[in-house]
Amino acid sequence: MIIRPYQIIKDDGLDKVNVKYSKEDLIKALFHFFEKLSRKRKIQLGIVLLIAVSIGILFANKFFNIFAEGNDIFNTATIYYNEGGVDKSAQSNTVITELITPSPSLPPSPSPSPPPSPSPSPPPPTPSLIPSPTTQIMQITLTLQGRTDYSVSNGSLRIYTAGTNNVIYENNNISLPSNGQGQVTVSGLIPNQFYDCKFKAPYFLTSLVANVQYSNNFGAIFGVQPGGDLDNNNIINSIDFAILSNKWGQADPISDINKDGTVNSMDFSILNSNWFLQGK
Ligand SMILES: [Ca+2]
Ligand SMILES: [Ca+2]
Repeated sequence: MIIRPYQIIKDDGLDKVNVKYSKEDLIKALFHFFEKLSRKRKIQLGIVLLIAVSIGILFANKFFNIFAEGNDIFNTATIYYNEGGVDKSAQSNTVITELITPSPSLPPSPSPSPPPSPSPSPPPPTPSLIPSPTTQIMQITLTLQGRTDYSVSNGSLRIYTAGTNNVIYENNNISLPSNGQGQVTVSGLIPNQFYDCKFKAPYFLTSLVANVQYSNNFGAIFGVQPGGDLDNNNIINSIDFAILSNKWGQADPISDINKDGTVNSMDFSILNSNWFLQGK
């Protein structure tokens, strides 16, 4: 077979000519070349070509990763997964047809915690022994300013919880003999507790005995009751003086403070000594 060039590129007129052949002529020449080969040469050439193609494929696969699963040389993407999903650094500007779904991580198995041991229950409260109020005889002792006869009628006794205004016992009808010592039956008080005791004889100021412990020998010594509170408002002032003045020189049971039978200077002296004094 003779193939003629379709174009002479350069002819220097000597012994060298550069020409171009058409593609069709080159293909024809190639087929002609194969036809001229013997059967043995064709087999040898086929083997050589097969080996060359195989080496080429292996080479391309190694350096370009052409046939790697999940990759396309014309549409590549590098996907990185971490535990939370696709990494932000993933290069993905192409269409990914298959993504490897990260296998869910197993939730941490809860470590068995020992059951709380029951706390020992507090022991039942022991009943406190609260003494009950009892009734006792209270001994009262007092004197009256300016008098030698300390007898009292309709005296007032009030017993308070110590340090408070909480009245525990009250009696406004107490009588005492001439020595000023008497006994009163009181109730509602708790043994061994402390109380404040106030006593007021009529027309005298109130006396206080504080922090008296209630017991079998319960009693209060009120001392001298200041005289001159003729209107019984527990303070000695001009009102009392006016009452006394109105009875001046008379035998008045109220204004005759010292009970000498007459409202006189002795009574005024007692009232004046307690001027503006207030009962407790
Ligand atoms: Ca008064
Ligand atoms: Ca008098």
